[in-house]
Amino acid sequence: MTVQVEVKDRIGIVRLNRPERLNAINMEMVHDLVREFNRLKGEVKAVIITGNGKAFSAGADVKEMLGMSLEDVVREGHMPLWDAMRGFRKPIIAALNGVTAGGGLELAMACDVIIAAESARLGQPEINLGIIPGAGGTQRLTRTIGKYRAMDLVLTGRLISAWDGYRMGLVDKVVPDEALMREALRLAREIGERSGFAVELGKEAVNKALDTTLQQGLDLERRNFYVSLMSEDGKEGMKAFLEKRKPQFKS
Ligand code: CO8
Repeated sequence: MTVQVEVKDRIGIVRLNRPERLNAINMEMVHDLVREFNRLKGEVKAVIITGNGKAFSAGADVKEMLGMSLEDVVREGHMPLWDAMRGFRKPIIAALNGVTAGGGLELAMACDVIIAAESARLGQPEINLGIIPGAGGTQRLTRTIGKYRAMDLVLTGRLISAWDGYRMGLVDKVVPDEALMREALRLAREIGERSGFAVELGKEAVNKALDTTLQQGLDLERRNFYVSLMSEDGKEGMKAFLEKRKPQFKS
């Protein structure tokens, strides 16, 4: 299996599992990930995605990609993965345990939170292969770190340290290597204690900010705020605050 999955206390842990290829993403892994995301959808409060071995992922499988025709890439490419992730309403935490490059960084950027081990290295090295990023490495990256830093990474292909990623706002937190999964689980559990419905609404609203005009984003935020305000969990959360007790969320 190119992906290993376990569920612990309603937290899904997805491990990319082609360590001998630095978890390069081939079509089999795309299909495995799509299947697992669909399966986890109704089961978990949050998902952590990380890599087995010394890499998170070194990107698309270059050997497989080179063998694909234009028609194969367009018809069967990696789109199902991005569609499955876009449709996944629960938060996904990327825990970067090592090299995170090309499609690997694009996979991380399709997640909702990125934390990194100190030894992780990040970048978009596609230019070294004579190609460019194809799944967010010019768009999500630019909206996250700004045009000039994105140009530097996309046009040189150099890999940066986890701390440089942190300084650029690409990484939320850098932790010692041995603490990575502990911190990812701590964060997933902390989110998991909140109202699942409110978490979904908050995730949708924040993601919208990268996707639309300010006014459309504000409109969606307001709609989701009204929905959260009228929800069972919203009422319970506010009541519990006033009664000085812990809320009992339903979702
Ligand atoms: N594809 C296939 N095999 C790979 C890949 C890859 N992306 N990366 C590493 N490997 C293989 C190596 O060929 C090597 O195999 P072997 O042992 O048979 O020689 C094995 O993994 C170990 O790799 P290295 O010996 O190179 O390990 P190092 O620690 O020396 O180097 C690097 C690590 C710097 C990350 C290096 O492996 C490297 O440069 N890899 C290629 C990185 C790259 O160019 N990535 C971009 C790929 S293109 C892409 O991602 C487009 C995305 C399009 C959107 C779709 C996304 C799903």
